[in-house]
Amino acid sequence: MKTIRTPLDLAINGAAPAFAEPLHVGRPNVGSRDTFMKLAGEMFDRRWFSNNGPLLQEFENRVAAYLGVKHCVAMCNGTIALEIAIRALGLTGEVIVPSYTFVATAHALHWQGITPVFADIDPATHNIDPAAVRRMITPRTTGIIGVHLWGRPAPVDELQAIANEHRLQLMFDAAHAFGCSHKNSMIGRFGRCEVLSFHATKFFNTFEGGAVVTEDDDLADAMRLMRNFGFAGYDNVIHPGTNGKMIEVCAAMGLANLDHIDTVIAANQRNHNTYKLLLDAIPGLEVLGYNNNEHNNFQYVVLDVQEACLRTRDELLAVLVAENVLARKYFWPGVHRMQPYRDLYPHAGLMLPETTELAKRMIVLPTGTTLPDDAVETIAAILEQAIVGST
Ligand code: T4K
Repeated sequence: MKTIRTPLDLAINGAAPAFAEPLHVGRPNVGSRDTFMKLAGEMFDRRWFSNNGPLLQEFENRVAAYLGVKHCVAMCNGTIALEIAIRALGLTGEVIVPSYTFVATAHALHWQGITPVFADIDPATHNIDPAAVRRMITPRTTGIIGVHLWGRPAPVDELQAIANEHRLQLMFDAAHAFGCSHKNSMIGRFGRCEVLSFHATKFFNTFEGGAVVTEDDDLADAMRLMRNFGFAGYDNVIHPGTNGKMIEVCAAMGLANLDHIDTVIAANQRNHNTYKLLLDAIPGLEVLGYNNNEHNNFQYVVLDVQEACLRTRDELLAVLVAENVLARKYFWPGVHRMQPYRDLYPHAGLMLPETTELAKRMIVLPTGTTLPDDAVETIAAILEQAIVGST
């Protein structure tokens, strides 16, 4: 194990940090470089780089089979996939979303002239609170976007009941939840549709990429049109559309990574177990758990720095960064406190006490296949030294 120094030691002595190279949250996992190179080589031979190519079609079929869902419509990224899903569902007016999420969930609405209305979360799950959703419904509400934050399922049944009762559309931002399940059904099969992200920082990536998955034939057809400018064949545009296509080289990366998805999840799970064992033993710290009766991807190691901790979240973050552990404050300070929402709805925070509180406490720690041996133990020792060693 490496020597642990405080930021003060580092400042005074100019000592080297615990890790020579920065450890990033979201360092990309690469399944098989060889498979990727082979598929990319075949792509060059074919001279078919985009527009519904064979790699894209194979990737969509494999993702749909993996999730047990009828349609996978792959896109250039998760944000465009959200925008296209929102448009295909015909959402307008106001749509209820959590504020404790990545900003793309809200931007995908605002970008299309729809008002994101922020509902508070359940502090136990970090997911949108159905009671809060009910409070935010107005005559202008047309839909709800649940987010499966950290890959832990949103309250799917309760949200569906609210949607049915008020005749609202329900879709999910499942950007964190590829490979996760709820009630033994893979996430991807809930609501009218679910949106995945395959960004480089996700445990499973296509460099950039995303998809909408759905059981609904008509919705899938509409989204396939929309992602390709509305073309229904040469010279025949039958719908407004955009360019949301996933390109072949991204599909190749997806195929190369799909073969190794279980290895990546196993590495994430090992890291998560070790972090949880070591950090939960430190007073005032708790690593968020996952339901072991379900499939999880364990891609986010979320550390709750509680009030009882002798150091604040920001103090611990400074200690970690000084040691080259580039942990993150996801999703601080809450989307409602980012622009344009901060100016548009300056009082939104009044309805979001749990979001405000939680966003102050969380740190996301590095994980994945690229972590050096013993890195988790070293990170835990850094935190222990900063908290217990300081008493
Ligand atoms: N909905 C939700 C709930 C989401 O979390 C996201 C994306 C979306 C929707 C939208 O999906 P996409 O349109 O992105 O497909 C990162 C990701 O860019 C973003 O995809 C992700 N969520 C979000 C949670 O994290 P930032 O602003 O933290 O990215 P950045 O550039 O700071 O990178 C994060 C860390 O990863 C850094 O420490 C560097 C490291 N990194 C990054 C890249 C790109 C690498 O080591 N290698 C790389 O290639 O948003």
